[in-house]
Amino acid sequence: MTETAHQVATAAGTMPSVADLERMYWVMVTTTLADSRAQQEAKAGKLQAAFYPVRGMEAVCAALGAVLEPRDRLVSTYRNLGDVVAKGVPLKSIVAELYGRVDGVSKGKGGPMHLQDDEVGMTATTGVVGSGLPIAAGLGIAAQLDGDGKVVAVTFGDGATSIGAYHEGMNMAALWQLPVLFICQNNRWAEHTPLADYTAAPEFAQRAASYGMTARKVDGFDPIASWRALSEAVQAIRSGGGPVFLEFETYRLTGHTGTADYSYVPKDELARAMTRDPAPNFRTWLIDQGLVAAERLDAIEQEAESAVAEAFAFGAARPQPDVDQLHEDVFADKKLVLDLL
Ligand SMILES: Cc1ncc(C[n+]2csc(CCOP(=O)(O)OP(=O)(O)O)c2C)c(N)n1
Ligand SMILES: [Mg+2]
Repeated sequence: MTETAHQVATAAGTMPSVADLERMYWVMVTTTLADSRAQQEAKAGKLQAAFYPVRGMEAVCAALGAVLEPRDRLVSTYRNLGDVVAKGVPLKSIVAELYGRVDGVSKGKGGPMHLQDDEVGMTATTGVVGSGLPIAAGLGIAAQLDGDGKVVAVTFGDGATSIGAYHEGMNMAALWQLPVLFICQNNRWAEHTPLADYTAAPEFAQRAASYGMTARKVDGFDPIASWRALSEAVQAIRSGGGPVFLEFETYRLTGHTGTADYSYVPKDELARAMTRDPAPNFRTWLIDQGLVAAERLDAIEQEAESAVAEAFAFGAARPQPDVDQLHEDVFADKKLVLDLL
């Protein structure tokens, strides 16, 4: 197979380049490992605040990281580990923030819900369900005014589709044809409530289309299907086509938080979802397709294991911020705010 600069073509459709496939695997393995380590640390009471596992969503995160350019902006939620790893936030800064230490992306004052790093376009993460959509619409207006072809992506859960801010963000983005990519990570749970118990209209893509934008449903356990849908969407948005909504069907493979009970999950449903665990399935597929050799994948796994171990050792060893830092970094321009008071 001859590889062009960015993509290789197959009979089934376009494919990521081999370099992108390898990076996607690295993102998936790193996220899976860091996630399980963070859960252990949460259970041991060592993190600054609650940790929200992302197990089950690794394929969507990895594909998103492969299609976005560094200048594109991403807005995520509290369940953000896969998104921030994929967008290129340094692992040590992520983990130091989980522990609430000075070398974290938010200088240890944000904790697991606040892993933003605008230098790599990881513009915001928020703990307020649904609040990312109007933030993304606002960033979309900025990108539209700049006219530089930047795309703004926003990830959110299935439960967020029942919140007012969701409607407001989607409506304005469609009305003003903003360059926003809406990514619904449907893991079929909103905290401890299953999807069927909180909405009579679970076809999120259908609902999104009614706002006046292109919308479709994608198998979120499949990294290639995810990559294809995301690539197409980003291309359409970048060329001025207005917002796109993609619903990724996945499943939450763990409890709501790193310490939460998950005994209420229907066992057969979880077992079925576990057979689709993204990273191991991608490994098998890459080998079966002859795209990446087993030895190369072993090396990527070892690299990810070392990076995760190193990041956790680093984070845990760093100091917490001083109390005199409490009022720093609260407002972009502190003087302006003080003058207004
Ligand atoms: C405005 C608001 N309401 C309620 C909560 C409490 N809460 C935290 S996570 C969550 C569930 C959200 O479910 P979903 O959007 O599917 O995201 P998931 O946690 O499954 O990724 C809720 C209700 C919150 N953080 N913000
Ligand atoms: Mg959910």
